[in-house]
Amino acid sequence: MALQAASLVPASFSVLKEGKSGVSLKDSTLFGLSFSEPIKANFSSSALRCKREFEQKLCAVRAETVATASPAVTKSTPEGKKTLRKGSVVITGASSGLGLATAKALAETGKWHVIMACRDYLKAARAAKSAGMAKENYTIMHLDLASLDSVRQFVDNFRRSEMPLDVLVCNAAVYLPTAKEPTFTAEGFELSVGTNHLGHFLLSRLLLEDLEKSDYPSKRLIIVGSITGNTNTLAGNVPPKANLGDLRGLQGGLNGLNSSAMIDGGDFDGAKAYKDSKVCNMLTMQEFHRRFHEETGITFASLYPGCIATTGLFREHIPLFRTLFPPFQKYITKGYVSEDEAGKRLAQVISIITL
Ligand code: LMG
Ligand code: NDP
Ligand code: PMR
Repeated sequence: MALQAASLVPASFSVLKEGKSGVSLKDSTLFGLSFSEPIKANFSSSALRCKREFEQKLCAVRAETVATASPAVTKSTPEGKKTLRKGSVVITGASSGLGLATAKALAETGKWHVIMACRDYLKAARAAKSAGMAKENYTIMHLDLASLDSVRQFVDNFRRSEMPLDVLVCNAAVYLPTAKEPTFTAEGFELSVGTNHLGHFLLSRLLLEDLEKSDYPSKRLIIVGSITGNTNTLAGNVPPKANLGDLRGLQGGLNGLNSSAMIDGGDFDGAKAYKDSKVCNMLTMQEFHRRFHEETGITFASLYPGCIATTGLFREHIPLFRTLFPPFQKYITKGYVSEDEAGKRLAQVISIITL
C-alpha cells in the first residue's frame, strides 16, 4: 500500500540542511500557552534535537488523575462476549475531501463516533448527510483553525460534551498558490502557516491531556503531511521548495509588518507557505513523539495520503491547473488516489489497534 509515513525521515526536511546555526524558539507565551515550559524546541543544523531537561517537565502535560468521562472501554454482550466500545475521533476539516471521506469510512464501520471539527457548520451538516452518514455516528462542532480563540473554544466545548478522545486527526488545510499578497489569521499570522500549523499545534497541545486520559487500546495523534514538503522526493523538488531557513520570520510573528510573512524570512509565496506548513506539521509529530510518547502512551504520526488531485484544496489554483492536474497525476506520475481510497487509508491508520 502506498501509505507513506512522513515522519521519521529527517533527511527530507530543508530546515535541517542549511548548515545554519540552531534556533531556539524562545517565545514562551506563544498563544498564551507556555511553549518553552514545558515545550521548547531547539533545532540544530544536523538533526532535530531537544534538551533532555524539558522532558523532566513533562509532568505538566501529564493528565491529572481525575475521573474520566469515558464509558468503560469494553462492554459485555448478552452472549457474554466482551466488545470494544465505540472509538471517539476528532477530525479537523471533515466537511470535504480527505476529512469527509475518512469520517464516512469510519462512520460506516459503526465502530467509531466522529467529531467533525469544521469552520462551516452548515457545509459540514450537508456533507455528512450527502455522504450517507448515520446521525448516531457523528457530531459536528465548530472549529476555525485560523483563530486561536476558536481553537480554545472548541477544546472547551469538546470537554463539556464529555466524550472521550481516542484519536485526534489534524487534517484541515488551506493552500493559496495564486495569492500575490499574504492574508492573515485572527491573531495576525500568515494564513497558511497560521491555519495548517499554528492552529493545529495549539489544538494538539491542548488536547494532549484529553488523549492521555483515553482508555482505548490505541490512542493516536495523526497529522496529514505532504510529499511536497519532502525535498528528498521528485514532487518535493518542484519549485517553490519548502525551506524553513533559520525560522526568523516565525520568530518575528509572521505578521508581514515588522517581520516577514514567511517562516524563513523571505518574500511571500503562497505555495511555499503551504509546503513550509506541511514541513512544520511533520516536524511537530516527530518532536511530539520524542517528547511525549513514552510518558503518555500516545502514538504520534504524520501521513501522506497520496495525491488526491480532485479535492477542494486546489480551489484557489488557476482553472488550467485544476483541469490538467488530475490526469497528470493519474497517467503520468501515477501518484493519484481518489478521495474514497485516501479516506479508507486514513481510516485504517486510525483504527489499527496495537496492543
Ligand atoms: C509555481 O509554479 C509558482 O511559481 C508558484 O507561485 C505557485 O503557484 C506554485 O505549486 C504552485 O507553482 C511552478 C510551476 C511548476 O507550475 C506551473 O507553472 C503550472 C504547471 C502545471 C503542471 C501540472 C500539469 C502538467 C501537465 C502536463 C500535461 C498533462 C496532460 C494529461 C494527460 C493525460 C494523458 C492521458 O512547474 C515547474 O516549475 C516545472 C519545473 C519542475 C521541475 C521539477 C523538478 C523535477 C523535474 C524532473 C522532470 C521529470 C519529468 C516528469 C514529467 C513531466 C511531465 C510534464
Ligand atoms: P479540502 O480543501 O477538500 O479539505 C480541507 C478542509 O480543511 C476543508 O474541510 C476545509 O473547510 C478545512 N479548513 C480550511 N481552513 C480551515 C479553518 N480555518 N478551520 C477549520 N477548517 C478549515 O482538501 P484535502 O481534503 O485535499 O486536504 C486535506 C488534507 O490533506 C490537508 O491537510 C492537505 O494538506 C492534505 N493533503 C492533500 C493532498 C491532496 O492531494 N489533496 C496531498 C497531500 C496532503 P471548508 O470545507 O469549510 O473549506
Ligand atoms: Mg506535483 C512523482 C511525482 C509527483 C507526485 C507524486 C506529485 C504529487 N507531484 C509529482 C510531480 C510533479 N508535480 C512534476 C514533475 C511537476 C512539474 C510539472 C509537478 C507540478 C506540481 C504543481 C504545480 N505538483 C503540484 C503542483 C501543485 O500546485 C501541487 C502542490 O504543490 O500543492 C502544494 C502539487 C502536488 N504534486 C503532488 C501532490 C500530492 C501535490 C499536492 C500537494 C498537497 O496537496 O500537499
